[in-house]
Amino acid sequence: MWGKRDDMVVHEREPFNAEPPPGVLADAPITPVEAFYSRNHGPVPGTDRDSWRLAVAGLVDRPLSLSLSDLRRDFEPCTLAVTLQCAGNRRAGMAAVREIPGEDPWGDGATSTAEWTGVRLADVLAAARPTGRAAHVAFEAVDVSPLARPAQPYGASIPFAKASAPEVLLAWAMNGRPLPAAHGAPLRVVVPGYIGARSVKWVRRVVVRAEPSDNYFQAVAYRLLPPDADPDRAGPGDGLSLGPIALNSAILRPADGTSVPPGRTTVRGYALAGEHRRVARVDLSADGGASWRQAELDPAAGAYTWQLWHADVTLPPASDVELIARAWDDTGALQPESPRALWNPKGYANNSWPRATIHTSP
Ligand code: MTE
Ligand code: MO
Repeated sequence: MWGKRDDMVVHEREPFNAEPPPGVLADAPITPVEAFYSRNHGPVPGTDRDSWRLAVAGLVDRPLSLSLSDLRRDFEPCTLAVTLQCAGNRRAGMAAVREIPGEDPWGDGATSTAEWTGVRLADVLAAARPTGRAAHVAFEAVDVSPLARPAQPYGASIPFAKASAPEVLLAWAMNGRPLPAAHGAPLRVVVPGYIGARSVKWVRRVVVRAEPSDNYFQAVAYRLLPPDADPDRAGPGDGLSLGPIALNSAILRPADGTSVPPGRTTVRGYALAGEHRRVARVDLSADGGASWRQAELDPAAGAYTWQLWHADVTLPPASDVELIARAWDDTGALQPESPRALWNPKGYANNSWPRATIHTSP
């Protein structure tokens, strides 16, 4: 389905929501398209590359309407490796603390890395000459989610300062091939360092505004509500807006609940720092947190990607071993230990220490 591996963990078929099976993300720093997670709020729209136009409107002196060939011809192309991460990544760990009804229980795989090719949003915005009141940039798509109240196409926004940064792309290719339908063909936004929800797929309008987007997925959903709030009654502006992502990590191999022979085992995972930060260190414990060693950070594919890491551990025979990882960023900040303090009604932003219980044979 949608060009994905047969063994994807499919949370929903319609709309299509799927993550790669546990462990697969450890195989390569750039995720093959067939393993890349897919997160959709509505049906994947049919679009036509040749007739597609991108409008640039709002607080600009020179509104634009650009075809894909205009974008290629008028702006400098740019390829960047970027990790996308859904705000619901690792929700399953948060749902273990307290139920999260109505939201998919994503594991560690609602994140993936690709090489995106397109043009810099900053260059396109500059060509439209934003006015002095420009403070936010909204993106409007064409897919209509049954969840949005009132009915409206998907949308989001980011601050104008972020939209003007060189790493934010309007992308038409992923890993060197035209964008697949499920990933936003023919054109999507890629916002490194921000929750995946801001990387709007099938984008057809870029609107410069004085205020954030009032789209349902910006104003109501993707907000961090206090634990006692009823998410079904949340209105525009309730809770905290989610933008830049938090320092996070996962243990990918061996996967939680699996068995390995005793002796030396290589543990692998990923770590991803937030906006403008880098992963500085990853620690691993193979005894439930009693002792820690440092993992090796593999070379990153770029400044806007996760870092895969690995550490060799020696495991005793016939035991249940609790592996725990914890990542530090270059400001000295550490991931929070427990999902308990992070619990929120929509289950966003679980960045607590990942844990995996591994059985060893006799
Ligand atoms: N853009 C549109 N138009 N519609 C959507 O449902 N989902 C968002 C974002 N962009 C979405 C969208 C969310 S929540 C995430 S995490 C990313 O797309 C997922 O990107 P992917 O499906 O390419 O992995
Ligand atoms: Mo997401």
